[in-house]
Amino acid sequence: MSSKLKILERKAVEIRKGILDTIWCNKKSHLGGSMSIADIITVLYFYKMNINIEKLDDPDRDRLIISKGHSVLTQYAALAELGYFPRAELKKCKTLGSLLQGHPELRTPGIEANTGSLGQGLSIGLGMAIGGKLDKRNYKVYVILGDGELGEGQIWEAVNTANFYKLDNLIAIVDYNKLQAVGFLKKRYDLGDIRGKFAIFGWKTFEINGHDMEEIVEALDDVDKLKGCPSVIIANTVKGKGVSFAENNPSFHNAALTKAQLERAKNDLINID
Ligand SMILES: Cc1ncc(C[n+]2csc(CCOP(=O)(O)OP(=O)(O)O)c2C)c(N)n1
Repeated sequence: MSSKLKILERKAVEIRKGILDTIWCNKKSHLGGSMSIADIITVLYFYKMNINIEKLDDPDRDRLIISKGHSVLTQYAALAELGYFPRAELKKCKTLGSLLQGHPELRTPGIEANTGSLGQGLSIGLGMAIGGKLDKRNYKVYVILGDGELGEGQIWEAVNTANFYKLDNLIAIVDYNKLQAVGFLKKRYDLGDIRGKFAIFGWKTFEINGHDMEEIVEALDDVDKLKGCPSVIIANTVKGKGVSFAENNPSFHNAALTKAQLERAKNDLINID
């Protein structure tokens, strides 16, 4: 494995540790869906995205929207690692007056959209992508969607509109962990062929292992070469990835971890190191 990929893998472990820093014992937290996007967010922030920490409102910066806003803990961990705010803020997450709350808010440095009500992030990203075209700027807009979230009708309006406007600066990434809040998609609401659905709407589609750094890097690089249509990356992931007892376990969508579980989770990550 190249040193670039090894560095990204190490960074992803740090991001997962950062997620655990935001979690209080015996207080509900969205552990599962945050862990499943840790590798994707790592590659976006530490390899792919053009960001400018010295000028947060740089009009040319790439934008990242976590449309499945309950998984913002991963973005907080990455933003802290990059220096958008002190790492100590992570430990104050979800406390009264804290900069970091349970869902993304614009007042947090580095956050580009208020999300949390599922289904809206792609429409917000669509607006930003149209704005980029009108202003003749080269920035990209990345939107992370949940597979359960894809049941929201508004998403498909945005999918259709992005094709109409040929928005090659809009990239959706579906966190395809096959779980939603209370169980497996197959049993709760099966969307069937997600990739095929995007393709029929005119999107260029990719499917990858969302925990394989090389595949994530390659897909994001391939997207850059495309002109004239939006792209979607279907990332096959494991909800809870990295925390043994939470992996693929619907109980850890939004669970209150005991002290022992939190310790075990931290230990799992030390062992990855
Ligand atoms: C409009 C709306 N309805 C319901 C919810 C409650 N909710 C929060 S997370 C979630 C499940 C989302 O599933 P998925 O998109 O697959 O996320 P993941 O499993 O990756 O965490 C639901 C229904 C919400 N946040 N917004």
